[in-house]
Amino acid sequence: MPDASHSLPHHLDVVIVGAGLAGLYAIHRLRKLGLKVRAYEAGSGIGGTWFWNRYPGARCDVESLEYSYSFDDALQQEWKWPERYGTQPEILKYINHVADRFDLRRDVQLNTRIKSAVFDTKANEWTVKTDTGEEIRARYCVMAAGNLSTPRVPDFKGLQGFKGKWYHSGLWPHEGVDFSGLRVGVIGTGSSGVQMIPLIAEQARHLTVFQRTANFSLPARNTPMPEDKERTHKAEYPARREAAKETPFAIAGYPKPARSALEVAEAERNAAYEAKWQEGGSISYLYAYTDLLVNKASNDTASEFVRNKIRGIVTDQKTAELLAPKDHPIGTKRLCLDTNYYETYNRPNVSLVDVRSDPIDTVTETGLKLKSGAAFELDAIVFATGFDAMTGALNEIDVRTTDGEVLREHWAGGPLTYLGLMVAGLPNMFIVTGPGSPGVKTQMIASIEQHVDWIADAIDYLGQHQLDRIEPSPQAESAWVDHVNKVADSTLYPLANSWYMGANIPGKPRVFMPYVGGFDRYKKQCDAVAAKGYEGFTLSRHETVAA
Ligand code: N01
Repeated sequence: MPDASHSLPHHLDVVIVGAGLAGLYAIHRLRKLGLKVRAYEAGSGIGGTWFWNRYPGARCDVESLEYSYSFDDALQQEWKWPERYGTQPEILKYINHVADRFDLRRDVQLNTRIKSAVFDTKANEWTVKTDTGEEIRARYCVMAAGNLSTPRVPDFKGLQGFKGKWYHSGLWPHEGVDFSGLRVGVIGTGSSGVQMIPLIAEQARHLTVFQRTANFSLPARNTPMPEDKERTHKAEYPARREAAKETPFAIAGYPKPARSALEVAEAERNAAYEAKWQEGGSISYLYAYTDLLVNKASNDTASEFVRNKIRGIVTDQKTAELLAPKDHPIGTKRLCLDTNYYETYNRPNVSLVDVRSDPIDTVTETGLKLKSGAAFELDAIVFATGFDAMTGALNEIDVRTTDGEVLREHWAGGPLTYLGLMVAGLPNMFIVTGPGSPGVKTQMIASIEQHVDWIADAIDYLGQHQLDRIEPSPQAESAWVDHVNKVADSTLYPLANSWYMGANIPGKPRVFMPYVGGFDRYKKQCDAVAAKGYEGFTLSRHETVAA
């Protein structure tokens, strides 16, 4: 139940949905404008993704010195990241530290899920309703509900009758799970599966991995944080953060490639890939040449290098071939980072089952049965089956206006936004890193800060000009969607059946959702729009009805 002492006030300037990294920064940034704000969070704690995803091995795939807020230099200087890549507990600790340091909790209401958000076009305000029946009114609504926050368990027959325990990576029990001595099945080999499989294998009596699509994974090469690296990075922090804004992934420090993979002799190319493989990390690898994400022939060289690595690591060649991805170019699905993922398949207690050729049909009382009738006895099933990405969280909320505009209908054929920030017909509602934004293709916290700063500046601009309504024109929205699609079509991304495309959800429209033109290019466009008095948006003043 929500804490009653926290349930007031019901009249706000800005209502924020979600108290993850985006919602928390929005509180901080908007409060500085003197606005009355409050974030409503479904979880019993703050942190969003890092609150929910507590599965074994959960860790960020962006280096910890990068994956952190930049808005306060003292914060980034003080915080000590113990490892090259932050673990889930460490990142959650950091988020809680930030909340305390900037006194954010007093404007967060936990255990509260937003069910509906209705914009009253006459009163010029949003009314947001919670699952506990509260009503909150606010001039502006900021959706900071996350891109990967709607966990998805496939609709297998029989799951309710399963006598063992089952889990989803994104809804992991806080007390942890002890798999010792158990026969465990993991379904899914995306980033979550790839991270948890090596650790579950160490505990379980037997681990069976059910793989539908092989995914590329590179070694993370995690290490304790080298002191000299931390010292140098911190000394250069402000400059590095500025430099990051001029890069496509919002991460500085990777030399910009100068040549196509096809301009280089095979031996030299393979030596370059080998160096990147040894260095660890995904950006470095995809940045080896200029055209790995736009030219299939170039990409083939990078893909084949990793396939050969898999063949070299996994001793059983039938298993190695199953693990070697062949249906998509490397990097067009989120590239996984792992510690001992492929090596795990050499353990005697691990087996791999191809559920592409023989799909899972039923969950039985004691395990799983495939279409062919092959059966697996399991004590526990782990669903690492992903999320209704990018649109799931917003579509779960009944978002509409009193004039009859309905978000779910507007997005029925796939999400439409202007700059990924706003939706035509839904005034005063902002989205942080939504579809049409580059967020998920970048260092997410950099994108969150950039989006929230843009939103705060827009709200401030309205106030300064005695205006109180902003919404994109349908023309601007459709031009942006065309641009997002054109950019995507000039790359190899649409060749993969990824969650970027909505391909993991049966019946979801196949539309490429993120903007892959790069953070640098995106930010310039957002800045230019603002500099031109919010070009593409209609700004107006409304006579509001006193509540
Ligand atoms: O989810 P996914 P995830 N039968 O959608 C399979 C971020 N993240 O939770 O590919 C059998 O990638 C599905 O198969 P297919 C990151 O952005 C980051 O792993 O659809 N299998 C796939 O293998 C990431 O991309 C970090 O054929 C089924 C898997 O389940 C995103 O979150 C860590 C199935 C789902 O993979 C999502 O990652 C974790 C079925 N019916 C997550 N349905 C880091 O920072 C689905 N699958 C490191």
